[in-house]
Amino acid sequence: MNIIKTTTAALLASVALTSTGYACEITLRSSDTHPDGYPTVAAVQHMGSLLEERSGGRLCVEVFHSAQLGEEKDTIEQTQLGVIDLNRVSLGPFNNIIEETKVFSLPYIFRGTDHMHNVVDGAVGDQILSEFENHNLVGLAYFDGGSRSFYNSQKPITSIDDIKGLKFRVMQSDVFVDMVDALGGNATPLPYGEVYSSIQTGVIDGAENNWPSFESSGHFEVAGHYTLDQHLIVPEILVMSKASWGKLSADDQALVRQAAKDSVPVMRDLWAAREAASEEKVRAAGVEIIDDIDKQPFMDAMVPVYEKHVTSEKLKSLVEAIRAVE
Ligand code: GTR
Repeated sequence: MNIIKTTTAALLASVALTSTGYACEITLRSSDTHPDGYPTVAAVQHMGSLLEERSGGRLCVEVFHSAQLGEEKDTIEQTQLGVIDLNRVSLGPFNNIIEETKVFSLPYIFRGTDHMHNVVDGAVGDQILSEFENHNLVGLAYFDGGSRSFYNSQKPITSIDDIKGLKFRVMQSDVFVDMVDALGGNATPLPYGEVYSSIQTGVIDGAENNWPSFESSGHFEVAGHYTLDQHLIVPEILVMSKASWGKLSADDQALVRQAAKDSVPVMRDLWAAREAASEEKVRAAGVEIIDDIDKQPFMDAMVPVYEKHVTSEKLKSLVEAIRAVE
């Protein structure tokens, strides 16, 4: 009796009905740190509906948003191990794992969003995607992450000198620690989920991020000065666990790859809309926005960061290739 009960419960748990009314044969669990409704979450959900439709309801994606599966660094490890199937993360936390990803995390490497799109959509983008294969992952698609700028609770940053002595949280990557050090600040690598309370309690003075994250995380409530120095444009990435990938047929792998690719233009539209909406919300909340900062001293200060991190011939030629893209 007990055995029958357990088996029935297990069966019920494994049969999830899709929006088309079919039972999913395979449900890929996907992680995201952002809340429901955020462009990255919506893009992976969109990819899921394409996959469901194209596989006749056999292949599904379930997005666990709001860091339900953990902070990015931990979910990356779990994806490498095959515990999580899909993961949408910034490229930043990959820097210490996959050296080549550093080139997309270098301050001011991209001249703007169009340049970044042209790079990730081209040969350099493909080359970096293929590097994930050596690390138990499959790189599927790049998403937008806007440009990142500094915010803090203490004072308006109107020139590079104002950064001196301020404590900033950065993503867990040595490139970002050295970036803040080079600007005269103090860097503290912390998981995203710890930033709000760390600013609130004064453990750190601020952090750096794009408009949508600054807004959706609520950081603007505790850090009232935002300076648009736009030091980083870090693309985001959707990766799949190589272990989960290996369980799919070649045809299903092709479906996954294509659905991920097709979610990119949708994501870019969602991103542009959300950037504008977040900016409006933050400005309306009364946050002081410094948008006429001279970026040249920030750029000049980055020379030692490039010298320290772009040492191998491989990275040097990647940087050159990025710069050569229109
Ligand atoms: C966001 C990004 C997240 C995460 C976060 C952070 O802009 O979308 O994936 O990396 O920044 O600062 O940790």
